[in-house]
Order: sequence, then structure tokens, then C-alpha cells
Amino acid sequence: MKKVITYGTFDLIHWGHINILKRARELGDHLTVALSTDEFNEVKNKKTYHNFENRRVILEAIRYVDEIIPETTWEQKVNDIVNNHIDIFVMGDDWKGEFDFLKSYCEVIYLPRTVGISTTKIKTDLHKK
Ligand code: C2G
Repeated sequence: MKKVITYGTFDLIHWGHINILKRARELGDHLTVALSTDEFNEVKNKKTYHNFENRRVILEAIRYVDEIIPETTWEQKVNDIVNNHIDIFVMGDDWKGEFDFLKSYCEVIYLPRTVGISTTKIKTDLHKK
């Protein structure tokens, strides 16, 4: 079984998130999402609308997601890959190059970001209404 992992906050889930989850899942047979906890989002200086539990509920309902683990630190990726027997690490290409050190442990693939949508854009556009 080819296992894929990806990481993120996934707040206010939108079609850009669905697009990367779909493509990541299609690279293998199983997709694990490491979901940033509320505490880790503070480390990332990201304010979320939905808390971790509710972001998890939404992700669990997405057909491309097989498993969800918490992302609590920047440093957990190697352990996650080794402990979960991950074959492919996937991120959007806004992260291109940032995780190349993981190539010693698994395949690293950066997929094109979906243009025209982001959680920030949603918040900004709604604020204008
Ligand atoms: N994404 C995308 N297209 C968009 C928006 C997001 O492909 N229009 C991708 C991002 O590239 C990322 C994933 O969706 O791979 C999740 O995005 P975020 O929730 O913004 O995640 P981020 O804050 O980048 O967290 O350790 C890694 C970090 O936790 C990544």
C-alpha cells in the first residue's frame, strides 16, 4: 500500500484544499493529513475561524482523507514519515524546496497551488460585503 502524507491548517475548507487532497490521494492508496493544532497555528501566526476539532470533523468527511493526525511542531515530519511508513510527502508548491530534506526518507512532491482561492481571500471578500 502506497501511503501519502500532507500537512496544513485547512481552515474554511475550499476547493483549493479539496484539489490538493484529491491529487495527493491519487498519488497512492492512502492519505494521511497532519492537521495543524490550534496551538501550532499560533506558532505559525495563523488565526483560524474553526478550531482543531471542527477542522478535523470537516476533513474526516472528505472522501480523499483516510487518516488524520495532529501537527503540533515543525520538527515532527521525519518521525511521522518513519512511524507511519509514508512513501510520498506532498505539499502545495508555495512550499517548494522547504521540505527537500525529507527526500532521505520518502518521495517529496510539490503540487501546483490552486489559483484564485485562499482562506485569506474568503475572509477579505466576506469583509467587503
Ligand atoms: N493550497 C493549495 N491551493 C490553495 C490553497 C492552499 O494547493 N489555493 C494547499 C497549500 O499549498 C497546502 C494545503 O493546501 O499544501 C494546506 O494549506 P494551508 O491550510 O494554508 O496550510 P499551511 O498553513 O501552508 O500549512 O507544516 C506545513 C504547514 O502546516 C502547512
